[in-house]
Amino acid sequence: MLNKAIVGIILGSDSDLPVFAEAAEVLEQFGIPYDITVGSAHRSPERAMKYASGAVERGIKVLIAGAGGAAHLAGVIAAHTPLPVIGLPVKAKSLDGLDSLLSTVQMPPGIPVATVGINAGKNAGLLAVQILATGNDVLQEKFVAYKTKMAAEIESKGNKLSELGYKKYLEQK
Ligand code: RP5
Repeated sequence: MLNKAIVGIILGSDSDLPVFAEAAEVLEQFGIPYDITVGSAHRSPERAMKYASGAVERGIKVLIAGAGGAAHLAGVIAAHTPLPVIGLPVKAKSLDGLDSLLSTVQMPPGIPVATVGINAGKNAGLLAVQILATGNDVLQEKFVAYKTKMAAEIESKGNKLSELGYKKYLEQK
């Protein structure tokens, strides 16, 4: 990575990577430099703690953290940094990811984790962009353009569905 990272991404296991890759992809689309690594709240607590406590010094502005199952990583990261932490719960092997969601979102008052949906890597990336855009007009413009494009796509789909009716629409899909 040429530019200095301003978003830090930490995932509980490399098996979580496909979900976190979606967040990284969004950051790349918006030209935001990031770093990405693995560190577990349970298997490598020291590493996770060091990653979080050194983030400000490294120039990181926002963190994206998450895991699956007993997903305590985002909370542990939030405990060790003043930076905003976006929690990304990953659907692991049981309970359809509800375990991960609740472990990530139900933080005690005083230590918030801004939790996105289960496996919602894209939204984690977008939320990081939005947080950074509050202090960056160029990024804000890019984000507004992103939303405008999204709305235009829905408009065109809506018009097409109204014109064709659902049967023809589905045939053409
Ligand atoms: C969690 O346990 C990880 O975040 C992952 O979602 C899950 C399984 O990890 P692996 O056994 O695949 O490394 O801590």
